[in-house]
Amino acid sequence: EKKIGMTETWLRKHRLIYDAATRHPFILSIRDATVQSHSFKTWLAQDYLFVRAFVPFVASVLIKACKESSDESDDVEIILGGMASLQDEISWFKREANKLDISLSEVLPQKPNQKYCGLLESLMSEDVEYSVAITAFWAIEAVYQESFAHCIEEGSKTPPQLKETCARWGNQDFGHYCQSIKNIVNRRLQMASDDELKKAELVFLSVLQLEVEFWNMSSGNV
Ligand code: HMH
Repeated sequence: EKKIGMTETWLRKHRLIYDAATRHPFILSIRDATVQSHSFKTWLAQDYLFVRAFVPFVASVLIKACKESSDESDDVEIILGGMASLQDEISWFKREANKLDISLSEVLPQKPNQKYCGLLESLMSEDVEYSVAITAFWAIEAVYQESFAHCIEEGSKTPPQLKETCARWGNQDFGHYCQSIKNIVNRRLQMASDDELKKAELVFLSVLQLEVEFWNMSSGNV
């Protein structure tokens, strides 16, 4: 018998905002090849800054996992694997930026990006429970996975030069990785207090809201 996880319950309960985050007009414009080049460049430059801020956040989740994980769980390895791929991801952002003539050192974070990085920073505190931080981590990765997978599935018209970008987060391996994090979240939430559950749900909703605002920034409708 497989008990249904809290993440499934939340995905059902908060379907509208989840769909807003994973089927955003910016993503749909990539999928139907109407995306404007300045929108894509804005996304790329802002996301580079986001990923740089994401590194210490993931490190903080890793530390919480090390302190809390039991021997039989592989939380630490899964999160460590995610951290390791961020190095390649940062190099990839630099290469892409170069191709598109974007000078990353001159890019400043826009308001929605600052807000999102502010949330990451607040979650790095030692006072934030592992269950809450790993929930945020899962939501952050899952939104990108679902969004970009939609751009490379059958019937999508994503321009060839954007396929590599979409495949970074839309590929199967990244999908499995997100599934592993989701399993960790469900396991941790099963043993969480009501107070932790409430906090985790709120953080899940905050991430979805901030993802929508992040995409809005890329489309230029801030
Ligand atoms: C805004 N959300 C944002 N950027 C990302 N790179 C991810 C999620 C996935 O890591």
